Amino acid sequence: MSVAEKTQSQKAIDLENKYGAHNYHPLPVVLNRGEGVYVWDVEGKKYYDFLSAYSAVNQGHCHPKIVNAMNEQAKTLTLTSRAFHNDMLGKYEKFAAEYFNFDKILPMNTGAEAVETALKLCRKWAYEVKGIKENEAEIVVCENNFHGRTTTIISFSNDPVARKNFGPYTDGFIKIEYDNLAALKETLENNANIAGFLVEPIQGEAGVYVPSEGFLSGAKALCEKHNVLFIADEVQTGIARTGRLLATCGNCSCPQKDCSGTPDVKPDVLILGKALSGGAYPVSAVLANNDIMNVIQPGTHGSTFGGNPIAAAVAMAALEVVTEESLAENADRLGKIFRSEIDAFIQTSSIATLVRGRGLLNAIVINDSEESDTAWNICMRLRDNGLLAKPTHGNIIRFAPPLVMNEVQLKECVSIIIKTLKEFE
Ligand code: IF1
Repeated sequence: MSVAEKTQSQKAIDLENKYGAHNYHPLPVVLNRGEGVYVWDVEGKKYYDFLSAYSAVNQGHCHPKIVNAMNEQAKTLTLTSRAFHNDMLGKYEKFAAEYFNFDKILPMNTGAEAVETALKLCRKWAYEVKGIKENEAEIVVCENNFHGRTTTIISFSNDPVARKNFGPYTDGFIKIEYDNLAALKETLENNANIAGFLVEPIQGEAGVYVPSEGFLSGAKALCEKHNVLFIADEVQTGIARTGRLLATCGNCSCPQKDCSGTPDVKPDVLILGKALSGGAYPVSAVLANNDIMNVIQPGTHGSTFGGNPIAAAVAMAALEVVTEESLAENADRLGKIFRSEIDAFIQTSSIATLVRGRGLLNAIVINDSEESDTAWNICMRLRDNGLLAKPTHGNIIRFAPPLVMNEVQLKECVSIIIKTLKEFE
């Protein structure tokens, strides 16, 4: 590779450093093409994508059906705002509401916007339906949560880097330990003003923490008992990522009718984003039944781009791909192979201590401290070996490929991962 070629990446990185805010520390690779499970850098090197843009590209990069839907709509009508109707929104709302088995959907754009929308919906329901005194509603959240980066959301984060110097913070949140039903029970029994419980069915950023069997169903039962809304943030775990259409599932239209995994836990409020569009366009949503969603009246909430015609076309295509290509079953089957093969390696490894996850949302825990840069260094070597992944912490690497991966590709990736880990033994 000539020196001139090598500077292509550096030129792109230099432009970002000079003209862009330094709000990320990306792996030093500059991508310019994506197709299915693969991405290419500006030097033409091909990689397996094992991050999927933080589980937004579940349907694979540049899926033809999704790209075509976006292109066709973009040539016809891109945006009307909600000041007027258009021919796409109602069609999409019906499609999505039936797909996830809810009465209504409130369309937004980013995951954080959808989380904020769910928080507002929960508070408004608390005052106008449950009867909590105005401005006294509390929402229970979990330690080590990640729900986005708005001021309200980081107000209930315990990540010092995400919070520092962004105060004053928004009140009205109570933190409990994740996967601790007793803590939730105690909180609900001793606070009459609890409006909702916001939870990730699997804590992704925290390091792919899968809760104990019974946690989600137990939490839902406690919420029902205390007339508290169970709010599932499935921005990262949804859309077939964990081997079912939703990690909470909930009588959805998933073809996996048996759902041999966690029993159905239908949320009162469902938050979606990321792969709702297959990574082609910012699309997020909040779904709920009428007894909750009908507290939203004209003028109480909105967004210029929320539910725009391109988002509608893209999201319907993205959801059709999930069903047509049986992505939930594929994620379930390949995820079991991934964890089984990595677990076998771990039995005799001194560098990897644990693999955990559901479907194709997995993480490998590295035998070093959270403050170390070992996970980063392993990801740098994975990049050299043709696979892109990123640490969530100094000692945890998330592995989340597009759900369109086949068994041959998965096994090749497992070989690359094991070969790379052995370099650090
Ligand atoms: C970043 C993390 C992942 C999310 C859940 C809401 C949102 C996210 C469960 C907000 C977004 C993204 C954000 C991105 C990196 C990535 C991430 F590392 F930040 F935590 F995936 F784990 N709920 N997660 O995971 O959705 O507003 O971004 O569309 O901010 O660094 P968004």
